Amino acid sequence: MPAFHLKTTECRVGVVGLYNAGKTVLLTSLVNHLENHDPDRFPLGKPGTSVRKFEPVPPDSGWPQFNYAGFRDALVHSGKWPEKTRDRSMYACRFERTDWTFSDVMLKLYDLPGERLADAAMLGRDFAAWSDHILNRVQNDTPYRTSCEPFLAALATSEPTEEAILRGYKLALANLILSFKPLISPSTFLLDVKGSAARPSSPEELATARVAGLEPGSEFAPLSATVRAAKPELAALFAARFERYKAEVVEPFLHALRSCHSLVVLVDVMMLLAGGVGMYDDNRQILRDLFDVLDPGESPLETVWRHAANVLLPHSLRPGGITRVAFVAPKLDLVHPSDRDCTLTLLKRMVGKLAENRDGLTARFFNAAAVVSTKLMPGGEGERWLVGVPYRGADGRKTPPGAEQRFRVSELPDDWPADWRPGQFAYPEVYPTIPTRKDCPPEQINLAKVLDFVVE
Ligand SMILES: Nc1nc2c(ncn2[C@@H]2O[C@H](COP(=O)(O)OP(=O)(O)OP(=O)(O)O)[C@@H](O)[C@H]2O)c(=O)[nH]1
Ligand SMILES: [Mg+2]
Repeated sequence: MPAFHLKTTECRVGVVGLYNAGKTVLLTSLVNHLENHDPDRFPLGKPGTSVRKFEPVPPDSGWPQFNYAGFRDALVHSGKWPEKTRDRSMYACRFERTDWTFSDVMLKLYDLPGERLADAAMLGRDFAAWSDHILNRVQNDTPYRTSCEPFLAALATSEPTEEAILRGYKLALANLILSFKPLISPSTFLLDVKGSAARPSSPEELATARVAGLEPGSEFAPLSATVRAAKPELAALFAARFERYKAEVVEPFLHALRSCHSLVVLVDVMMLLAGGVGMYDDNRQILRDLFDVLDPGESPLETVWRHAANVLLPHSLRPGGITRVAFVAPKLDLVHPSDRDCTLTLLKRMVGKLAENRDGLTARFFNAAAVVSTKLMPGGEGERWLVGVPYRGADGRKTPPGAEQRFRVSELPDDWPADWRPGQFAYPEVYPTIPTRKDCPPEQINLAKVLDFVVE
């Protein structure tokens, strides 16, 4: 039935999560399903709803384009997952849904490198407040204190110098990386502004090769109140570098996320189980810091204003403010089907309070797979066998795609253990399975439900 659309509803959706959580793959699959919509394979809204008149739109000014065509092409023709994200980007499109009578949709999706989330605590803090925030964490967290020993020693000397403090902090960050701790700030130590990522090597080599700031000569490290008082010139120098870093690296993406209406928060439950309790703790802390600065939710008065603005204002002026958050446990195909419900329980136990504690925020929990790339092995239930094309050989190194093989995955626990070490659980990565036909999007699980929830 042809529809007469009186208005456009603009939905800005930020997708966040640690590095390697599955953000870019999720966005690629989502756009592919919208572009080639099939109501049976991607059921949206009321039964039979279809997407019409899909058209990509250029990104907002100042935003690099999300490389959807390149990622989709790499998946289909080279059997490769999208490359690691090195810079923030945005994908915008416009479409109609047959279950929306009066409005079409302008959907804006934001992607960013997961490393950057660790810098969220810089927003709204000056250098002294950020230093206290980081040092407070170091004092109260034993694994952090252990990794940060070289840095704490440099701060404690009677005449701390810029070189000694920076070297100590960079050694500490290197130790944290090697202990699978993702809370690395400034995040350019892991992924610099040109997109070059830290490679595995010794703490000393990492500390020499990597930069804690915008570039060599603009590095900074947190300083204790005692050192700030004893060395005011050094504190002023680091504070100026910190402010520049915040303005160039942190504010652009956090302001964009703040202007979103919804967030998709990916929590890679299997990566956290495989990475050990330190990775779990850091992911929780990073999300807590992020929620503090984004401040999702709204007051009853803001709800009234938002509804009025949606009716009265043109879509480009629709006020921002995050009122919906979809927490998603991704890569569901890497878990044995008999354990898939556990991913939801684990997700809720880990991040449920983040949402509960916010007024005027609607949150929902999903488990999903953006590109289903495994199959069940008949008869393999008890032993948790899956079938797929392994991404790594027995030595842990990446191998070229070969034949399908069976492999075992760990049983998912009913709840997070009190403690666990890296490698105690294993969910091997696989090559993507995707139809070669260009207009046939990948098989997915629950992605349409996530989209339905965040687009309103
Ligand atoms: N089996 C399976 N693997 C997935 C799926 N989604 C992501 N992956 C795996 O997760 C890896 C990382 O996915 P990305 O989407 O690049 O992760 P990201 O969150 O964008 O990571 P950064 O760009 O580093 O922030 C991929 O290379 C795949 O190995 C999925 O739906 N199924
Ligand atoms: Mg990415």
